[in-house]
Amino acid sequence: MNSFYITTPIYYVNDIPHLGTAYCTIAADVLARYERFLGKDVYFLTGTDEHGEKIQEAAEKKGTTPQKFTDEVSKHFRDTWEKLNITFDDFIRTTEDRHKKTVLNLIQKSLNKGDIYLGQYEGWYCVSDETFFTESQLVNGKTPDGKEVKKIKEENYFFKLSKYVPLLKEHIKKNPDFILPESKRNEVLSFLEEEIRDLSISRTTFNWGIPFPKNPKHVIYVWFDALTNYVSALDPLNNPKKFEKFWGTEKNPKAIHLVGKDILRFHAVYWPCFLMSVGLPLPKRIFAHGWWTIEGQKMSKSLGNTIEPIAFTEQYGQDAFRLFLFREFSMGHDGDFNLKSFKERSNADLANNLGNLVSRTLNLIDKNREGIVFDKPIDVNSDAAVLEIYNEFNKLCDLYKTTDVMEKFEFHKILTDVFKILNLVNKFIELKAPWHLAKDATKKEELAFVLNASAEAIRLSSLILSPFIPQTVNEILKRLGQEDSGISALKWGAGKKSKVTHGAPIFMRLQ
Ligand code: ME8
Repeated sequence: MNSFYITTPIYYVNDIPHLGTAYCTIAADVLARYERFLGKDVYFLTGTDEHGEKIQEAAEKKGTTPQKFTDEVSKHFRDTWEKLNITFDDFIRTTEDRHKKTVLNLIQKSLNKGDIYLGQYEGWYCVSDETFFTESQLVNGKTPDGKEVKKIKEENYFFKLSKYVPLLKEHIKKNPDFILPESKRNEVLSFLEEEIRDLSISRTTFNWGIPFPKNPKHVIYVWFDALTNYVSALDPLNNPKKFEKFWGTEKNPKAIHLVGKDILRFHAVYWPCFLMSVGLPLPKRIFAHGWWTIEGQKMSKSLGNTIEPIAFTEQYGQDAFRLFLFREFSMGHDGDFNLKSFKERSNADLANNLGNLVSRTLNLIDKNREGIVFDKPIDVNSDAAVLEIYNEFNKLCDLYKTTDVMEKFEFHKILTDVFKILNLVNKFIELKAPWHLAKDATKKEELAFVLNASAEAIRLSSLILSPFIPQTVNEILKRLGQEDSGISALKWGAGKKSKVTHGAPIFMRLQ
């Protein structure tokens, strides 16, 4: 079955969309668009995480009810992603019925298996991280990040995490690409070498959550509630076919969870163990991305230095923003977002390299060839520069089609290669100076060759770039008179004879 499932974390509604959440959502969008380009049936899920003490507190502070509060902020997330042209197929909210039913169903399965028991919890709890800390993990009475903790002693339900740790270790060792990047996989493996305690999975200190089966004094602890969204969105209770299609099977798992590095442990340890307990296959991959700083500083609400994605893209354009996110830093590493590099990148890649090539090529075709392009086969062996460009494209198209690079989020590798080839094409144009060839009636054939080769390079780079800068690529393909025909068009020589149009520069230089 040619299906593909990609998820983002579900975002807490006590914050609004910012650079970090936009980054993760856009990365998932790039992959979803890429898989659709390959012809797969894609399910791209995002959503909001709406239960828990800190949401309850945030609503109280605003003088409203948690439900009204979450309705409002969740809508704001959804609207933001729609405005950013994120092509999600589903948006799940943990306050929806379909989700609550699935959570209860899975908890019941785990209870039936004997993996959940009632015990006493005593420890330090940080509301803003929704995480427990042991005495020895605290630094000067606070979390290692300096956040407040409070002592909690209460009756909790516990999940027998320790029971599944040996199985999980074996799975991680057998499947080297289960957790990526490799450095993060190693971190998880060394965490699993430590003594793993059973997990507290319920609370009695607040009530904004899903009541525990047969004991409504307890609500289900947020992480078990939240993680289950990846399953509940596929509606396993009512639509097992849909579930199997996108979740996959043990032999052929489908789900790729993209998460920030701070929440890797929940996804790479707790979630798989819970899935094993309820008898569901594990996801195919969990990829942890790095964190952004802004102008060298940690992004924070109190510093007021977060980037608001709608305002930013209205000023600078969605595609320039999307490209920058993946062009300079590989996704497993942290990156710094600064306006100077952003502008330099946009000018170099989009205005000068790609934009200039498109303008020159289409103008010349329009003026000197009655707008006709791809009317003759391009004999790549007749010119060393074109042969090099052709060979580079062949390598890159093969790499791109394998899915290995894109599904491991090595986006910057692909982007580096595309812009390297576009540089070669610009050099080739400089060297051939088609504007001189156009003045010489005996050079018509050579002019056709140069412009067709350049147009072919633009067409192929556009197809490869289409998940990253979709609006720009649409415009280029339209001007080239090519419809977006998917993966079959991704080979040298597949451009269809057509008439080009040219218009305003596709990218203006940023000052
Ligand atoms: O963690 N750079 O929700 P959240 C990059 N509800 N990414 C960043 C970032 C930065 N500066 N700051 C935050 C939750 N992020 C849970 C998830 S999933 C079942 C439940 C990322 O709203 C961060 O790594 O706090 C995380 O992936 C997401 O934004 C924030 O999620």
